[in-house]
Amino acid sequence: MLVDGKWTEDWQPVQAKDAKGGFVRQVSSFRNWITPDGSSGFKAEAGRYHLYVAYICPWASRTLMARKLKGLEGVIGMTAVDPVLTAQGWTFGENADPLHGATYLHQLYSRADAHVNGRATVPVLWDKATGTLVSNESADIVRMMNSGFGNLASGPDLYPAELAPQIDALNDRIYPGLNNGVYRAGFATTQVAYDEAFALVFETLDWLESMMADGRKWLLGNAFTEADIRTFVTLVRFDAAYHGIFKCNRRRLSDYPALQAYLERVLALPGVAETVKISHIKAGYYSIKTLNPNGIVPLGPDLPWARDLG
Ligand SMILES: N[C@@H](CCC(=O)N[C@@H](CS)C(=O)NCC(=O)O)C(=O)O
Repeated sequence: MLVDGKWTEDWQPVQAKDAKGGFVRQVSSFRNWITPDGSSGFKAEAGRYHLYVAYICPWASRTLMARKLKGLEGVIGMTAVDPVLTAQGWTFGENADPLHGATYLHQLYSRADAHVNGRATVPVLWDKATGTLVSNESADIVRMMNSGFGNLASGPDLYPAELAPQIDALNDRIYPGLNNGVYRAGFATTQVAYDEAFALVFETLDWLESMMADGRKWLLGNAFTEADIRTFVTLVRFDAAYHGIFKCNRRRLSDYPALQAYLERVLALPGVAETVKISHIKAGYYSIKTLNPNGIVPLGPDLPWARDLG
């Protein structure tokens, strides 16, 4: 936790709770925007921006997927932090930060703002030209990658104007029910908060299963959109992590045939498999000491679709 630019408290998964003991996610603090013409102050330029991610993190993985699908790998550099959370949060481990030689991710936050407060989260989109943090909000970063890089980007439009209302409606349900829902189950500090989060997670999975069971390819039919990215990053972690460490164990994802098939379809898209590292996902979630004091990482489950993933 950063207070006035200094790391002051050991890392804890939950630092804010609601009245019922439910986990409250911090609001992102850096919300600048990259545009093709630079009118926002951040011009799209090849080699200017760098993305910091953790392969364990679903929010960071959204941005990794968008970077792949929009053909931006040669335009935006990328560094992954170590999967294991330490007392000082994310560390660069053996692969020191290539831009500044930082040891901890929080050092980038205080470099960008000497008086910064709050948690040092991934993803981080860094601007090498001005030496600052452009954004630490994955939803914004995905949209910037989709439309902020002009001709430098390629691939499908992940947020087409004609589908925007439908995508927004899906996002509004998938975020609380699934993406953040699993965290609210896992990080609940009271039974009632856990029970509520658990019920919502499975209600949301049941709804998605019935939607995909009509044979559609993607959530909105033939168009692959950011709503698919948001859904996939949670589904791909479900059996390996959330079913166990977050106690989301009414059913496994593999008990949902349409969702399991959908997961494998997304995974087969060019480049997507490279954004998924099951070993990091397991090592990372099972390193959260308040949930797993001895740090033992389970050997199972056997996930046939994940055998070739890192
Ligand atoms: N709103 C952020 C959330 C990012 C987030 O919570 N990332 C987690 C990893 S999954 C993190 O870095 N947590 C470290 C912490 O909370 O101290 C986004 O979507 O970009």
